Amino acid sequence: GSLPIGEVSTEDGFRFTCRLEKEDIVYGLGEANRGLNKRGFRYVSSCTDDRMHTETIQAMYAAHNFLIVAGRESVGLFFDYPARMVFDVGYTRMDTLAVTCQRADLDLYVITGESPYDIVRQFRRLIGPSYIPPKFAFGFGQSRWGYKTRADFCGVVDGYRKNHLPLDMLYLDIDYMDHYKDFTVNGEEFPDFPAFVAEMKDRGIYLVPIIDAGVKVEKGYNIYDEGVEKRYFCQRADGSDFVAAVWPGDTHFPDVLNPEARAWFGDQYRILTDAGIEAFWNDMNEPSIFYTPELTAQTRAQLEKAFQDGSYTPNMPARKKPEARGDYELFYHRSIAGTVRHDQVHNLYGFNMTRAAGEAFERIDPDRRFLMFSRSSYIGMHRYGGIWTGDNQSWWAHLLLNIRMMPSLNMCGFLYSGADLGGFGADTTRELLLRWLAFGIFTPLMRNHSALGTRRQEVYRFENQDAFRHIIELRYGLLPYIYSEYMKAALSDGMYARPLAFAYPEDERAKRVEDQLLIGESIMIAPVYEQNAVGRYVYLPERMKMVRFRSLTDREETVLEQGDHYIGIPLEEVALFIRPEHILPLAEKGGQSVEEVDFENLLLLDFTIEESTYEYYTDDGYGKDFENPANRKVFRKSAK
Ligand code: MIG
Repeated sequence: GSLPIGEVSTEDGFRFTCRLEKEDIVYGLGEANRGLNKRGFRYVSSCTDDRMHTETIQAMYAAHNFLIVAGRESVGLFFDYPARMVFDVGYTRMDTLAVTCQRADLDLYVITGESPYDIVRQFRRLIGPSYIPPKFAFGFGQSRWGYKTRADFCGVVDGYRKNHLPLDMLYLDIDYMDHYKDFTVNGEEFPDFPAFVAEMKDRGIYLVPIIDAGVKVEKGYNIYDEGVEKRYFCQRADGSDFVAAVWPGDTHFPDVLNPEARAWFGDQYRILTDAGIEAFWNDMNEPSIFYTPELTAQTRAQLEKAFQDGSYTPNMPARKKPEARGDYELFYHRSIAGTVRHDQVHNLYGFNMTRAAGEAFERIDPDRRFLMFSRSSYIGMHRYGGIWTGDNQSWWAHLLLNIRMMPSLNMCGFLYSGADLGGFGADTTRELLLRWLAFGIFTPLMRNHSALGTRRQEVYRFENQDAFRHIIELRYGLLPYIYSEYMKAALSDGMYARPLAFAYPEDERAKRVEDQLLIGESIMIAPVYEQNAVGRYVYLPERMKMVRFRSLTDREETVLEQGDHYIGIPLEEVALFIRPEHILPLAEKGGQSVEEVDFENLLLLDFTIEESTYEYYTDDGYGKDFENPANRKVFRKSAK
């Protein structure tokens, strides 16, 4: 039938089409490849563990089926459909948006509004409020796949503390566990884990352990035994527990779509919270599958045949992704809607794993905030946690992708988000890391993470520590503002990182800018994302005051007119732009951890022509008394 926008057909599966006018911009899709304007490519919602984010990939770890067609009028579209969905955004025909999926069994929400930002707010009201992490989660975190021994972890903290580089979080990747068993720790390295957690906390460091989706198949491992006994794992059609090989070898997947199993899995987090842990990241929850026993048998047969008849190619099934191999058709959930085959609800798995944790935290301590973020997600998961954008590479292109993705994630409610700064795969460089950090200081989740086997990229490994110190200290100086803006966005269904177009809807130039962002209400940023650049062109939609930071205290202010400017931004500096009649509060003393930052005595940078005001939000950072009027006050600056 006909909608305010487009056509729906249910003849052969589901198909929505609408015409795209030449000037229309298509926003949305959250965690997706390519530009901020999604036009000109094809994107697939099918949560996938693909660690090579080249420009051609269509499916990433998340499924965020919300888009906005913005033109003379703007319309928002949310396709609430839990399985594979294809968004052809002017790919087959440049003037057509086509959204298709296999079963015409979904809810389509059509949201009209006066502007794209108005539509975002309405959508966000519909899907519920965004997750709010504890304050320490706005500090800087160091991570690396490969830290294993107690000495590895202590060495990293020493590296930071000795060099006076601020740090709040240290991530535990899979090697902290006993044989990759969820909710266990390697007892040889950590004979007294709670003592280790406490010792780190004394040094101002929160440990953030990883939790993987698959539970190791091993008799005597209580979580395995209990899950099998209570039938809490996903099962095959014949009722046997489904086996998927992941890091621990054979695993079972907790059936997080079954409320009882979800509560049970969530309760396991208590093992670590009892040890003093307050922060987690959930991984491999697409769910990622290396192989299944079924498919290896089939694969072997296919390979043998291919060798015999000479049709072998390196693209044989063994190398394909779980979706292509059919793994997701092999197991079932017992959801509230009855028994359902995994492939039909595939995109809800990571969401419900993180929801399991979020719901458990409410039981563990309803008055406290926990840090939680996930790799896989679906719209709605933003109520329980944030996300990181998975395995990027140490490529300049991925710094730009990070910049462009931030506002799209915000549109979908994922405010607490960020990418692996410096790049996960491949070898980083000092220059790339510095430039990436200079952008990363503005992302709520600020984490340096890298893969096993790549060049070490803790910041103290590179020459001239001062440069890194200045950038990270600037983050800590900006924390009162970053936290205030985050909280205001979360509490009002707003966006923390916005495209310029959302603030300057009448400005045709601003609408096309994809490499500058508004961070909160007061500032615009224009990160450098090219090797050997000594500056860049910046478009100013209005007169602004540029503040160039050589360090938190060594600043230079210049008022710039509306229009295009070439701005010199040397490698070790950060520039930002204060909007007219706006204030940027700064904690000028910074701190080595969030705890040390003074959120009360602030220096107010401003660009006042007549009068600037700023509504400052602050709270204790750990409780949930968000609506307390004492959390808000107004700063005012007048030219007179
Ligand atoms: O198959 O735990 O995206 O951040 O370091 C790789 C090891 C599994 C993927 C995550 C990455 C993490 C890595 N994990």
